[in-house]
Amino acid sequence: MNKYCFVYALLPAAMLAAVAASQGPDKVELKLQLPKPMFIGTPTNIKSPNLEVITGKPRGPFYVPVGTKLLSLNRPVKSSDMQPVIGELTMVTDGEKEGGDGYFVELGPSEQWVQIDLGASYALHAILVWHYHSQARVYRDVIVQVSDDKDFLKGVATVFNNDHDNTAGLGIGKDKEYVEVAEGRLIDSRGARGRYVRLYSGGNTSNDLNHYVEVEVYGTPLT
Ligand SMILES: [Ca+2]
Ligand SMILES: [Ca+2]
Repeated sequence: MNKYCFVYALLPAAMLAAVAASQGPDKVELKLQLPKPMFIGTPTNIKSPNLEVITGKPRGPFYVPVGTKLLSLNRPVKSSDMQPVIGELTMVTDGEKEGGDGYFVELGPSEQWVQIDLGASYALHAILVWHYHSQARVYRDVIVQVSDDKDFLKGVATVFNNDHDNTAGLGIGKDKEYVEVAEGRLIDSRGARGRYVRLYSGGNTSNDLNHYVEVEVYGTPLT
């Protein structure tokens, strides 16, 4: 059982109900600045065994605790591939989210990760990920973890995992694969605590490489 599950197992039922509520008096809608779409329509030609049902509808509002702020802008990024094929690791947190050439970093093949150092530990309420959105594609084995350990050896909370067959060896994930779009993927990190956010992927439906346009991490200071 990871730390994340452990914390929730300890919460009384009344608090769990509060956590489950999408909004409440202490919550506000998370305001996002989204890039413009690079393609229109719903892709139907992508085949993948763990793909979610594609609705083509925009994401609804997402509610976070009052005081939630963007923590990741211009924060340092490291990676399993410190010499990207295209682009720079700084592009992951530079605030630029356009989909075209010149806006993404390209990492090597197979499973790779990027890791953002938030500079201090926070309660994290939302993590937004844009791998690549100028073409409809699905990234494989997407796993997102939070920890206070920069090496992710202890105290690791997994907040997203769509590796349904454990390719990455980090455990079987229950989340679904999804098609990359301009609004990015919003991961509900449910208050998971940590200074570091690590994001894994293992290639995509167009090629074996790994890309990031931007990652945004939103949270509140620990009290
Ligand atoms: Ca960027
Ligand atoms: Ca897999």
